[in-house]
Amino acid sequence: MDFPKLFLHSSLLVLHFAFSSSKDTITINQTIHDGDFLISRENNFALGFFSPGSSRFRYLGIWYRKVREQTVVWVANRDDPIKGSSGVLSIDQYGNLVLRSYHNQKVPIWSTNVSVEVTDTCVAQLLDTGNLILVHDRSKSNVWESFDHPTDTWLPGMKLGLDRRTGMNRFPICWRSADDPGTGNFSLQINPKGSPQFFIYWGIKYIWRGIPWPWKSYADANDTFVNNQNETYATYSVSDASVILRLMLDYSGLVKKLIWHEKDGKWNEFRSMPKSTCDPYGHCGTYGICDPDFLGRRFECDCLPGYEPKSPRDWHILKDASGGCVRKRLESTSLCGHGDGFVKVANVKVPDTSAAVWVSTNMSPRDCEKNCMRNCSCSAYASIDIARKETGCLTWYGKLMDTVHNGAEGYDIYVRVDAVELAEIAEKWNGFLKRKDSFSPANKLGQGGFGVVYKGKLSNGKDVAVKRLSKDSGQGIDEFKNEVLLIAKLQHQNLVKLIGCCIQGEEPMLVYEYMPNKSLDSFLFNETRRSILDWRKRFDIIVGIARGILYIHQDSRLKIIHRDLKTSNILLDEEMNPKISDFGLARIFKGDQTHEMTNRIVGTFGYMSPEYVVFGKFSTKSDVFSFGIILLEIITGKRNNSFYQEDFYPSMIGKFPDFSGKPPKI
Ligand SMILES: *[C@@H]1O[C@H](CO)[C@@H](O)[C@H](O)[C@H]1NC(C)=O
Ligand SMILES: *[C@@H]1O[C@H](CO)[C@@H](O)[C@H](O)[C@H]1NC(C)=O
Ligand SMILES: *[C@@H]1O[C@H](CO)[C@@H](O)[C@H](O)[C@H]1NC(C)=O
Ligand SMILES: *[C@@H]1O[C@H](CO)[C@@H](O)[C@H](O)[C@H]1NC(C)=O
Ligand SMILES: *[C@@H]1O[C@H](CO)[C@@H](O)[C@H](O)[C@H]1NC(C)=O
Ligand SMILES: *[C@@H]1O[C@H](CO)[C@@H](O)[C@H](O)[C@H]1NC(C)=O
Ligand SMILES: *[C@@H]1O[C@H](CO)[C@@H](O)[C@H](O)[C@H]1NC(C)=O
Ligand SMILES: *[C@@H]1O[C@H](CO)[C@@H](O)[C@H](O)[C@H]1NC(C)=O
Ligand SMILES: CC(=O)N[C@H]1CO[C@H](CO)[C@@H](O)[C@@H]1O
Repeated sequence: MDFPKLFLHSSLLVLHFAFSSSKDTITINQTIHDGDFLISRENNFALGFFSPGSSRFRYLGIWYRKVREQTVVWVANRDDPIKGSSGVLSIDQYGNLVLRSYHNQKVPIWSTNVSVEVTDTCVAQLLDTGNLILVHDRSKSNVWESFDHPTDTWLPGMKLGLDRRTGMNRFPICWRSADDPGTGNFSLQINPKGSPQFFIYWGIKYIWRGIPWPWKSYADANDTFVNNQNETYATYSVSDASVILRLMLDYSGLVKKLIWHEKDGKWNEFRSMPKSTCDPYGHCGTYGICDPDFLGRRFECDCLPGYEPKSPRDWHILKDASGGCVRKRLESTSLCGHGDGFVKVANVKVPDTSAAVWVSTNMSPRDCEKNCMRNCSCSAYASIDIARKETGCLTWYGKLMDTVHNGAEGYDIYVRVDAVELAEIAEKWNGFLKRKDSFSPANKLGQGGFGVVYKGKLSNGKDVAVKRLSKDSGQGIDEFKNEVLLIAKLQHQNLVKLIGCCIQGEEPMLVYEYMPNKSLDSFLFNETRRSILDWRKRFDIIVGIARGILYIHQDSRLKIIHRDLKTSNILLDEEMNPKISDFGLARIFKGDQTHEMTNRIVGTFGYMSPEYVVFGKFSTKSDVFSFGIILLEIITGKRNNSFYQEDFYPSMIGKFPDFSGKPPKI
């Protein structure tokens, strides 16, 4: 031990002892050494010195006390690591929190650096929220808090954003690596322009855009968005205090929402962004629209209605859409006031709202449209319900950027198009509907719960499956509407995609993407076709179905119970990817609802859980039961009804049928 360190240790011995019982505050003339801690009152957080990962350096930070895996949420000296255990935190004579090293007492490593009146003493306290605050003894007002200086973590109760009165902008910046909390290149910031949005920045360039507020809502957190002349900020809270939840920006530039699972002893990640092909900001350029579920098509990018690729060569051959789209018929008469109108683009992440105007007073969709129509530079509008209370109007002026198909998380926008485009779109649909009398038995694909499914062709040559509600199924209309409302909101690569519908008239129809390889049962239980499904394919199909179910149960904005999962409702696309279909019996559950009772037991025997058949009780678990049966059928290649109770398990586990390839490790 070198001399100065030894000297200091002995001179501070008394104070050192004072810390042996944990406390949450330090006052003037007290110190925290490497090895000492402040512990918040309810034991939620600790403040002290730590070394991240395999680093040898020491940092002053705050971490969870109740989380076994050390998880640091704030770092004081992120860019000024301390060598060895020489760090000391204290409150100096000016009332500031100061971090010094024994080796260089003169120049602080880090300081709260606020001007405090010399006559006042300050106390620093670590709160149970994870906030370290510096408080005036006399006025009891906060002069500094760590929540105003985030590292990479956004904790419940912490405000992110801009305070225009002080000029303070609070935002997390990622670590450099798992071993280095130094200032990284990614940050998560609110862009207050237009209608405020979150962006992930790489340096000063944005690489991902969140959904604009104020209509955004998380399923289980309590969000607040404030945007007025003084402040633009977002904050969230957790209603159940026992839930340990955090949002953080990791060093690879992903925003992660994590929840601590004590039982598993790990953080479970339940949302992470960006993740899809379409997430990089402006992936399809100006006036482009991106479809993350582009399987089976050539390219994820398309142009919004009324626009075409600026450089068709880049677009079609190089698959590079960054040049974006331009208006069709640019040279023709001016768009505005010459029979132009709007075309709906459903379920999208709305375009960048930096150049948009949001009016939150009650404005009807009709007025919103008028509002956009009368200003020639208005390129699109959206009429948005906020929590089913009020309807706001969002209007865009100029370029439309970063529009993405977004399924259940999406909103409908209306894009301004010229008269020619309007006429063309109307014709496309009329053409299709005119042909509706020519349903031929030769084109019949199958029989769904409430109608017959036919193969059809759109005027653009695309194959579709048309489900036609049969007239004699008296009850069908409700189920049919249910299906339309539900599936229009859902979008996932393992759910069959709805292209259009027609509910008017006496013969409602649903138009789906066409699945050339029909349903899973047509492979599983056919002596000749079953050999196509080797173990690898079977495994991929199982995973795909599981993903689809997870999406409807948990990952989409709605919680949906399918209630009729079976192999004949699993369709296969050209690459044998499974897609769940037939939502005629599905039910939407409210946020915290776990089960429901019904007197009308519908579904398919053999796939229905006993408590559903006997008591009419269903929940996500009943779908999981059906999934279990599907799993058994996929693995054994036998139908549900060929099992007998006595040899049920042996026949499932003991004898694998002879498929080609080895069973993959699961
Ligand atoms: C802090 O220490 C200085 C120097 O030892 C002493 O003059 C001062 O009174 C102390 N302040 C408090 C509040 O204990
Ligand atoms: C403290 O703040 C002042 C002015 O705000 C600045 O000039 C100074 O460099 C800061 N000192 C430290 C140690 O951050
Ligand atoms: C941040 O970006 C700069 C410039 O491209 C690069 O040199 C540096 O390595 C990056 N830092 C990290 C931690 O990735
Ligand atoms: C903005 O701040 C001023 C001065 O602090 C205050 O009078 C005013 O009410 C604030 N406005 C809002 C919308 O909070
Ligand atoms: C949201 O937070 C407010 C204030 O903290 C609380 O009153 C309300 O119950 C919370 N709502 C939910 C759904 O947690
Ligand atoms: C159209 O809206 C833009 C943006 O709000 C505005 O600058 C412009 O003055 C408006 N034009 C007319 C004719 O109202
Ligand atoms: C089995 O599949 C073959 C080839 O697709 C088909 O010709 C045959 O009719 C199918 N058998 C049954 C029983 O469906
Ligand atoms: C097995 O499923 C079929 C439909 O796929 C159903 O008709 C049959 O009743 C089921 N068998 C049993 C034993 O539940
Ligand atoms: C296994 C199988 O039948 N695959 C077919 C699925 O559909 C595509 C497109 O029609 C065919 O090319 C595959 O052979």
